[in-house]
Amino acid sequence: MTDTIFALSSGRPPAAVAVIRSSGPRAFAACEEIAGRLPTPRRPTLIALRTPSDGAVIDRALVLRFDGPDSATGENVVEYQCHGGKAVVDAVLAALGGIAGMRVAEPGEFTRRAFANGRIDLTEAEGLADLLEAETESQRRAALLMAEGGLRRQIEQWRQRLVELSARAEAAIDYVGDEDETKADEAVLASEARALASEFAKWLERPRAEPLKDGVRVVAAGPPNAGKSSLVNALAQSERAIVTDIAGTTRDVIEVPLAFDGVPVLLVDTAGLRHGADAVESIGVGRAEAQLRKADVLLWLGRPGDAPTGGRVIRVHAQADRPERGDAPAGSIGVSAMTGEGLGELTRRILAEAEQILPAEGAVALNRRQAAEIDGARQALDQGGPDLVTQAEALRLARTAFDRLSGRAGVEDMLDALFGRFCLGK
Ligand SMILES: Nc1nc2c(ncn2[C@@H]2O[C@H](COP(=O)(O)OP(=O)(O)O)[C@@H](O)[C@H]2O)c(=O)[nH]1
Ligand SMILES: [Mg+2]
Repeated sequence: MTDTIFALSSGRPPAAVAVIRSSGPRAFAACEEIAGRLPTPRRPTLIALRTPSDGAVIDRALVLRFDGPDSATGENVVEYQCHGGKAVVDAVLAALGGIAGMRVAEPGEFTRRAFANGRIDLTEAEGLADLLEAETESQRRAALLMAEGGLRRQIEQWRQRLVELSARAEAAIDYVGDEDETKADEAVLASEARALASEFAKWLERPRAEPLKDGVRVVAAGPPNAGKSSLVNALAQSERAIVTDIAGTTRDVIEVPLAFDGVPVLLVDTAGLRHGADAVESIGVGRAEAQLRKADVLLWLGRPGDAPTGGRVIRVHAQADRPERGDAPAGSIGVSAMTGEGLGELTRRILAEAEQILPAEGAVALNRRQAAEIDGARQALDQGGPDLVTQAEALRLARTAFDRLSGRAGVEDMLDALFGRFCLGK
């Protein structure tokens, strides 16, 4: 029989109220032992909780009963809302732990049971994990959308179409008709599979979840002494990077998490790009080059003609206050870390680029795992095949990718990692 689990689901005591949850086959029996009775389902009831051994009152708690499968976990659930003092919480937990068949839940175990019992799919569990970690409004909105089935509904719709196409492919394989009919079936199926693949491709082009979670990666790069560290400090409004007139001062990558107008940005300072540096600085230059490739937005402080091509590059004419620097060339923003000139314009440009990278409000944003599965399905369908048998196989492969996407199959290895992100009691 499944264990019955329990845990403190609210914050660490002392607090005004503590929420203790229990879930599993013995949840109701345990409630009868410590509360003396079971409340009516879904009706909060004030009941005295007692130590089962001697009947001494521990606290008076609001007790809530949810009958499986219509509960958060899909099992029988009892929730105790008691006073949030440390001794109260400890005593209730000890009383529950003393009942046979009850044990303390592992972090994320309630949610894991919800997933195992089909109450939520894997994408909703991922959304929940993100929701608990969300720090900005935009992160919260995107996570809630995912947690409430924003992607699940789309996956179910796609999966249904795949199943339907598969069924038609199988039927056409079994049907012994003339060759023309088979050719016609092949052509229709192939074109519908391609249409589905291009729908997946459109989804894959949409802004992704990672820049929203980790911040849009804005990397300052260019030759030594261009003013990269000064610019990063000016944008961050704090002295995060060391600034000197000695070329090669910045040797490592410095990451500064910021929010511009509520938009999460990870500002990255790098070592100046040059050859012939000493061993340590060379490592820094290597890291800087790696950052160029990882950048969502690149602030290029070198000569405009030397700017890396491809990607989103903002050309910055730094140290614009110095007379010998002259005017900013066309297409570059003149900026001075010293006087603050141009910083407002630069920030606006960064925000405009970030907007292109971040998911729009209300749009479902795929994370790396989800995108990889959808891309797998897309490739399978795109490659299709010359005949009905290979088409049926491609459809089957696409369906397997969707089963991994929603967590129906083949994801055991990632479950521990995902549910480990949850706190105890969730
Ligand atoms: N006048 C002026 N000097 C600057 C400005 N930005 C940087 N500098 C100076 O240029 C030198 C190199 O700056 P730093 O930020 O370390 O450049 P990095 O090597 O690209 O990181 C330092 O002496 C800074 O004081 C600026 O906007 N105006
Ligand atoms: Mg520097």
